[in-house]
Amino acid sequence: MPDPAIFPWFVVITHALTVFFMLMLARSGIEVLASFPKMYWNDGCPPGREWARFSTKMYGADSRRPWVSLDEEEAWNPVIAMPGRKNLGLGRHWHFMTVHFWIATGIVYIAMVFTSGRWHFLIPTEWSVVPDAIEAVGTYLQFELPAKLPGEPYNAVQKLTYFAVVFLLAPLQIITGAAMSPSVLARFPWYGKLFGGKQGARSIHFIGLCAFAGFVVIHTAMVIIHGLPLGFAKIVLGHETADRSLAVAIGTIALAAIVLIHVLLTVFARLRPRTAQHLLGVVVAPFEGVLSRLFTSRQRYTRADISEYHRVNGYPPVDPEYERMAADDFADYRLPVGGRVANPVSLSLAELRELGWATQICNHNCIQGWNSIAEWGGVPLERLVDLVSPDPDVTHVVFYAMDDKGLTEGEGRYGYFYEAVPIFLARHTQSLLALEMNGAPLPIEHGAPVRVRFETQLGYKMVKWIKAVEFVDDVSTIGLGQGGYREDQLYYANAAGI
Ligand SMILES: Nc1nc2c(c(=O)[nH]1)N[C@H]1C(S)=C(S)[C@@H](COP(=O)(O)O)O[C@H]1N2
Ligand SMILES: [Mo]
Repeated sequence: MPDPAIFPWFVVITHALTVFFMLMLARSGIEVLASFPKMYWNDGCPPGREWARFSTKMYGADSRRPWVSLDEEEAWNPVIAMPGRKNLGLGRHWHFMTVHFWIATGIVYIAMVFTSGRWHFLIPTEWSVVPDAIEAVGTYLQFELPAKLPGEPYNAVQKLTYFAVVFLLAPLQIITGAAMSPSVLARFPWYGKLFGGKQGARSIHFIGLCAFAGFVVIHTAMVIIHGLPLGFAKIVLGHETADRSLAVAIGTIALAAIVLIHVLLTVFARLRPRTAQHLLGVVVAPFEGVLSRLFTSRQRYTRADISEYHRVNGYPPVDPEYERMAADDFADYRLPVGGRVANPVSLSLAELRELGWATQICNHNCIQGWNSIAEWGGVPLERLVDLVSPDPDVTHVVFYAMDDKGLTEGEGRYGYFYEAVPIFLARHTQSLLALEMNGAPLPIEHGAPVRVRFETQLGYKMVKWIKAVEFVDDVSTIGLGQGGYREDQLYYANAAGI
């Protein structure tokens, strides 16, 4: 058994890093929550059936006024959200970058806990710890301090709590986090079902955040009750008998530094969003890219799984040419497919159908957090790729849309919607040019006459109202050069697998 009076250096360092990372995970997680501040237990997220709603805006499935899911986003203050005020793209970047370091810190900590023998202090090996913990709570309620377990640094309720936080709560956050990734859900549909679907995972993940917050509040209060200088001596200088005023000074400076770094990073992300998107992308993009490349969709939902309501994102095109085509059931619509290909084509809807037909019942994951299951019918994208025969140097397929965001959205946005995806995605199973939804021609709001489906990706890659398809070897000259409209204007990541 290690000396209970000593807090080894690895505890001191990983504890400090964890304070910084957890604060970042919480703030960036709150940013993500702001973009869809509603909690559901059921996939499909039927409007009005949320179990929690952190928003005064109400939208009904049968609302007379058209609305899209981006209208549900809230602008929360940068003090609580990282980086705050409708910055979902960057919030996710911070969250996913931090989670790498948080997990790495956790792995080092746990490895050291086991090799140092300190696991004896954390992992209960006798059931008696439970009644002892209840008794300790009773002692606290009498405003007295319970005795430590013999030969150990903590009392029974402390030991149980630390055990639960390290070995239950932290892993729960990791496994429910993974259960929200569209690539993971598409490749292993059973995994999402473990949590009652994506919304179950999202709800548990949120409750996990609340549990962490509750732990931090009580833990801090307990440190104060037990004596702040003593607590600082242990967690800053590593020993009960260390110089307490020195420990308090260093600990206070460390806490102030953590707050200051948060402030600076927030200001940086708000003033230089493009730089933040690129720098964070260095860590996040390779990881997302590997997931997107390796995981292909194996979804086989049944008709009974189809959601009763499917949210819309993006207002339909408003130009007269689109409205004229729609009035005519898109009889003279043609889809030009070109760029760096041997055989450019321009296809009518009938000609598209002749290339081949597939249907699939799949789960749609919007980056904001909602999901919906629907049946899509259309042409496997691979057939189109084979038909046009792209040059060997092609890296991306670009889908251009007919909605001009300056007209449909305003809010300072401009230009036609478009998204580029890596060419390998076009050949994945269940990559589809969809002409039908739930057995009927695509409704206007879901992308008529043609939209694309990449079932391992987030919704923003699945361009609706497609005007043209282009095979390219470089996306930097298209739009603002970030690989898609939402990457250009909302700083979303370029890979959309998580
Ligand atoms: N042309 C176009 N396609 C688009 C969008 C858009 O705004 N314009 N929004 C994207 C986003 S963010 C999502 S989540 C899905 C929503 O698809 P749905 O409206 O069929 O649910 O469409 C994607 N395709
Ligand atoms: Mo979305």
